[in-house]
Amino acid sequence: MTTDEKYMRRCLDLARLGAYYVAPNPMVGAVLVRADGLIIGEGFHQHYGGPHAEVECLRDVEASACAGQNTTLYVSLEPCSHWGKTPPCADLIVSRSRELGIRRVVAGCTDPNPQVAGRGIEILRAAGIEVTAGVLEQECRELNKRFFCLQEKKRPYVTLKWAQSADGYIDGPRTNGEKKPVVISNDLTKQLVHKLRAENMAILIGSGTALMDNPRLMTTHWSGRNPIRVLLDRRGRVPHDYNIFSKEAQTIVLYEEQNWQEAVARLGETGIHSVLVEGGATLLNHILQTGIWDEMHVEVNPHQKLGGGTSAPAVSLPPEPVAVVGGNLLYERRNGRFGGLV
Ligand code: AOF
Ligand code: ZN
Repeated sequence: MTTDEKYMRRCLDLARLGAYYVAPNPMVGAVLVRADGLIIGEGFHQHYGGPHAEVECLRDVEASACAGQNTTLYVSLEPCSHWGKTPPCADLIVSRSRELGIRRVVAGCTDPNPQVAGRGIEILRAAGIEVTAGVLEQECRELNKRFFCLQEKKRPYVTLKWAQSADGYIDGPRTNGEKKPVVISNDLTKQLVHKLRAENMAILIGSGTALMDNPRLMTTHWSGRNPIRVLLDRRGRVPHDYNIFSKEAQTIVLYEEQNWQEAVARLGETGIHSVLVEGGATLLNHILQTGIWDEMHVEVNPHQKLGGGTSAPAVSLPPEPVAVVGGNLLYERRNGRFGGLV
């Protein structure tokens, strides 16, 4: 590990402290380091609309700590150059560079936001600050895969998720008019599902699932906010007293969009950077056919045989799960292959 990588790792650790609260902004961390290697300031973007990581970091520095010293500012994302909810960070760094001895800025990756896109680095260089970009670039982009997806593809990062029985059903036959789907998950995997909900800005289901299961789609077993609930309901079938319209979270209904391409484009325009699709089978199959998705999380209860009901999407699972949690097998697929996700 190089010295630059060491401090960038610290930025990444700090950035993660903003998880669940900064969306649709990226998670960003920053540290100011003296020539002798001492970190004299740290900060991270803590919540959407709040100060950026660099602002928090420079605020953290005591003037006496950098008197007469050369310092380097590490930040996991290129400092911004635009007036958003806060003033440009690149300008702030330049204006305080003399006082804080900032000779060099190391950025993990460039900001794909078209309002920034390299301009932050240009401002710093024009002011005579040396800039190194692309340290631990992959990790920095990975951390903000959802933010990058929206900025670069103009659509949210799509995660598909379902649980199935050993014989391949996501729900049993509801011959007795049961109101709730059969339980496949356990207490531990339920918690992981809620973590996934907290990591996504929106959670989406089709009207069939809303009518059949009447879910609330809240994040009760993990910290963070309730995601925005999105209902695909072309025929306007779901009554407004259903749980998906409860007061605890925002709900968006897509009535007009005819297919998944149109639905994701609309969510992108709304500024939603990530969506977790929780069913049902018809919708999941349609999305799989379009190929417009990024991640798949499948949970299998190896002891449960339902003998009929709603078939799970036909995806062939690898011999090895990524984890066994409470006896259930977890599979995760991304970038065209199964394996452990970060
Ligand atoms: C940084 N440092 O910590 C973050 C940055 O609406 P605003 O003012 O919060 O600006 C949001 C945009 O700023 C966001 O889309 C991304 O381009 C950048 N985020 N930039 O220099 C930070 N969170
Ligand atoms: Zn900024």
